[in-house]
Amino acid sequence: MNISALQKERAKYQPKLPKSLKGIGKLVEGEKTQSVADQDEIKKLFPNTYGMPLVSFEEGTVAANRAPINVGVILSGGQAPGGHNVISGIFDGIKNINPKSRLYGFLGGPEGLIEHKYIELTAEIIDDYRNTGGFDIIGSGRTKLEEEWQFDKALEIAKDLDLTSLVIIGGDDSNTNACVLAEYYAGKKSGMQVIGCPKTIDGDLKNEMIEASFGFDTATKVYSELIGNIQRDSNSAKKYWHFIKLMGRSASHIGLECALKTQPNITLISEEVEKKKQTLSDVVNYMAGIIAKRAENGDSFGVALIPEGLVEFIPEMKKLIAELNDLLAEGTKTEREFKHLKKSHRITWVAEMISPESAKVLLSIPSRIASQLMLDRDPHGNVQVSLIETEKLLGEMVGKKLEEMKSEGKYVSNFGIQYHFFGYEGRCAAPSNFDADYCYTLGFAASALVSEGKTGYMSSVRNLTAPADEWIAGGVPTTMMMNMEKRHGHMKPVIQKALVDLEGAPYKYFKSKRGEWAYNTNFIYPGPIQYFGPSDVCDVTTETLKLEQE
Ligand code: FBP
Repeated sequence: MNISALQKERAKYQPKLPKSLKGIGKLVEGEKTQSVADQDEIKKLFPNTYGMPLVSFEEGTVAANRAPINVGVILSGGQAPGGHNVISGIFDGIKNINPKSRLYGFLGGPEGLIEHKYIELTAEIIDDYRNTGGFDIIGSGRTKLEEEWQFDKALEIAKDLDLTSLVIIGGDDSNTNACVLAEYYAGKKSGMQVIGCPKTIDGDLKNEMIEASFGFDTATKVYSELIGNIQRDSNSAKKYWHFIKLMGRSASHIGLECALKTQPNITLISEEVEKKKQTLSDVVNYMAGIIAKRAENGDSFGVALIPEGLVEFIPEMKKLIAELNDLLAEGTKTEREFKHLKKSHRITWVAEMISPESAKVLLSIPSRIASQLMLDRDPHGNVQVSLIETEKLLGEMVGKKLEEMKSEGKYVSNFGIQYHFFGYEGRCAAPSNFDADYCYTLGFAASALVSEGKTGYMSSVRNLTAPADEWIAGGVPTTMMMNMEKRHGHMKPVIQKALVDLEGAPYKYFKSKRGEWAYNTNFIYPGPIQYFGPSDVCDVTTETLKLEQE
C-alpha cells in the first residue's frame, strides 16, 4: 500500500479507551427499557428483544480465559469517518477476549452477507487501516436487509463460518433492520447475535443513550474548514455571495454545527422552516432581505449555509414530494409509464397526475430542479436529496427577487454568486482524534456485548465531552429507540430519527446570535483538523455536544 507521511505517522496512533474497557470490563445491568412510543405494537413485533435492560461496562476483574468468538461485520449505507476504527476496535476486542477469535468482513454492505462474499480480517489487513478514513477495507452498500429469505441466507454463511454474531455498522434504517434480524434469529433460537453501531455523518441517529453518531465530528470539522476558507475568500474579494449546500439528508445538524463553528451570515435550519410553515418564497425573501441590508452597509458579499434536506421541510414541497413518491413508487404501473416517457414530456405528464396545488409548485420551479425531484428513490424509499441542487434553486430565486427589489430601489448592488455542495468531501476524511477514539471504543464495546451473549443491542458510549478515560461504554436495546412510522404506505417499526431540537441549547444559542452574524462580518476560520498538538486543539468534539451537555 502507498501511504502518505501523515498516514504513516497516524497509523501509530493508539486510540483511547475508557477505563471500563481496559482489560475486560464487568457487565452491569441497568433498568428495563421500553420503546420511545407505540409500546404495545413494538412489544408485539419484538417479543424476544423488547424491554431488555440498559447495560454498561465497569472496571472489573472478569476472568480472561473466555471462549473464542467469531464475528461477522458489515458496513451499511453512506461512508462516515471512523468506520475502520470500529472494525479495528472489534478486532482488538475479540482478540483480547481470546486470541483465537476471528473476524470476517462481508463485502459491499449487506449484499455481501446475502451473497456470501467475505474476507477474513487478519491483523495484517487491520493494521493497514487503523485511523484511516473511508469504508474501503470491506466496502459498503445500501441493500436493505429486511426479508426472511435474506435472513436465512445469512444464517447459512454464519453457520459455515461458525459465527456467533454479526455487527452491523449503519444509520437509523440499517440499525432498524439489524434489530429485526436480531429478533428473527432470537425467535428461531438460532444462537446468532446481532449488535448495531451508530454511524452517520448526518448526526440524526442520537438520543438520550446514543449521544452522537460517529463521523459527525470529523465531517463537520472538514466542512467547517472549507466554509472558513470560503468566508476568508469572500471577505477578501468582497464581491461574491457563496451559497453552500451541506449534506445531511433530513436533519440540519450538520448545518447547525458548521454555523456554530464558522458564524456565517445566513444558515437555514429545515426544522425551523417546517415549524414556521414557511413557503419557498418566504425563505427566498428572508435571504434576499439579509443580502440587501448587507449591500446597503457596503457589504455585497457573504456566505449562506443550506441544509440538503431543506426542500422536504418546506410544506408545499413536502406535499409535492410525497405525491411524487406515491406516483413513482418502484414497481407501480405509473412508475413504468413514467419511465417510458420521453424526458421532455415527463414534467407535464406528472403535473397532470398530481394535485393541482402540487402541480402549481412543480411548474413554478426551474425544470432542471423539477426533474431532479423525480429521480429514482434510494432503496429505503427516500428522495436522494444530495442530487437536488437546492442551492441553485435558491440562488436563482434570490437573484430574481433582488432584481425586483432593485427596480423598486430596495437593492443597491449587483448579486455575484458562487455555488458549492459539501458532502462527499467530508465522509471519508481521516477521523479526528475524537472519532478515532469514539469509533474504536464503539467497536471494542460491541465485542464485549457479543462476548456477554447480548443481541438486539446497539453499542453505546456516553459522557462524550469528558476525557475518553471517563466515557461510559455499554449497550442500549435497539427497540428502546423505536416507534411506528409510515414507510412505503405501511406502518413499520423504525428507529426514531433525531431532527434538530428547536428547544435544544445548540439551536437556541444559534438563534440568539444569527442576527449579529447576518449583518456584522463575524466569521470564524477554524482551519484544518489537527491530529498532533495540544489537547484543546486536537481532542475537542463538536459545539453541538458541548452545548447539549453544558
Ligand atoms: P447514511 O445515513 O447512510 O449514513 O448516509 C447519509 C448520507 O451521507 C446523506 O447525508 C446523503 O444524503 C446520502 O448519504 C448520500 O447518499 P449516497 O452515498 O448514496 O450518494
